[in-house]
Amino acid sequence: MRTQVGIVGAGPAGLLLSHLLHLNGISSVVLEIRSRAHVEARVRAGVLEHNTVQLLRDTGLGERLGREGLRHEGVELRFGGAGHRIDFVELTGGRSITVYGQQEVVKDLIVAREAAGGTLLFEVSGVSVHDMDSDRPSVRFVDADGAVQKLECDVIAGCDGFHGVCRDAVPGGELTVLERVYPFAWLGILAKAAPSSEELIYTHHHRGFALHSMRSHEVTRNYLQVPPETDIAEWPDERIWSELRARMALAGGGFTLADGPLIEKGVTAMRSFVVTPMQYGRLFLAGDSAHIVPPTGAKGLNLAVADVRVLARALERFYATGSTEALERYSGDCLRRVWRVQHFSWWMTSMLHRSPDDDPFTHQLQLSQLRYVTSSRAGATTLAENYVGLPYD
Ligand code: RFL
Ligand code: PHB
Repeated sequence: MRTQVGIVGAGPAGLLLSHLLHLNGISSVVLEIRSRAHVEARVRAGVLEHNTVQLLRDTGLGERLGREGLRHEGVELRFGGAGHRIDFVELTGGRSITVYGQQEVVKDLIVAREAAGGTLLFEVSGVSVHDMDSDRPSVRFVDADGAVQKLECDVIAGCDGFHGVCRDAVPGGELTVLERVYPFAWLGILAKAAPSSEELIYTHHHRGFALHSMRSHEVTRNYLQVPPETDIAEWPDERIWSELRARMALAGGGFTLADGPLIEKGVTAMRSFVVTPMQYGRLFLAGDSAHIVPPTGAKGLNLAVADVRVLARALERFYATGSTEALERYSGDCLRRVWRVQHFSWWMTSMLHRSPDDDPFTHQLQLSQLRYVTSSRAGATTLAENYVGLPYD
């Protein structure tokens, strides 16, 4: 089997890359270990930056997003029992975010790739990457029918997420990992309940962080900060709702969190992780395979989109001119945004969570930061422009 670009992983990064390459006449094959049904059902991110929405629209993926996506013009920070709105549109000259589930983006991408005759191979196994330091790299795998296959290509895109095989295929000593693991996790639920607020609510509370989000006018997504070793069995539905209510309560009353049957629940560890450089020979890492951010800034999916935009452009240059110059710059070009987003995600996380070793001093620093961000125009603008996403270079 031969293609121009071999793409490992059919998450948002791999699928979008395949779509962008197709629009420029570059062929690719996407290999995915899971089934199509599994990747389409995986509940993850929900917030799309202004840039991400624009890019999806500009590349023909805006139809359902335009109909079903919820455009939000601001967000609430709740602390000390009171809510404070950050007005994105006003602070950023008209930019906003859109709530649209990651799995909806994935579904739209799969439909677009299939309509264009793209090759997506689901339920492959035994994926391994070879000869990345030559100009004829390859990917070996076993297809869904059990046949051993070799995909020969010019370039491999490692879009296989944090637990994939591409990053680990790079010879020892070539990559440096920089990371931070946080002493807490998020317990997330998806529930059949109408949102209790028009906009997302990020809550700082002495019992720990809580987030109220949504997917539609009928479905809410809520998160609670919990210890990293949390066993979900210890959190029956009623305990989750009562903890959410306790953390999100307003001092004077006046906030009622609507509940409903759970569709999904799970615990996610929190980490910050960057591998540098994001490339080795003809292997290019994009999205979660190269970096992880804690979800507090709602950035992981958006950063994956930004990476593949850079990679698709570099590949266009490569096929148009034969020059590898833009490809060689890939990692440097991506890492400037990666580190901005790492800082923002770490900052939001540190401002809003309760660490097990927090003392009253740290607590007061957090409250002071929250008061500053919600009362100073400069402070609020810093949050707003990072949250809606800084413009692409
Ligand atoms: P993905 O989505 O993990 O996709 C990788 C794909 O590769 C497949 N795979 C392999 N395929 C072939 N061979 C192998 N050996 C393979 N190993 C793995 C996997 O099955 C999968 O299909 O990575 P990608 O494409 O880089 O996308 C990244 C995003 O998924 C991730 O950053 C976001 O979901 C993070 N995130 C959020 N990001 C946002 O921008 N906004 C948010 O609001 C937001 N909220 C979140 C989040 C992530 C969360 N969790 C569960 C980690 C909330 C949560 C709770
Ligand atoms: C979500 O809706 O899943 C969501 C929203 C905001 C975040 C993280 C996750 O910061």
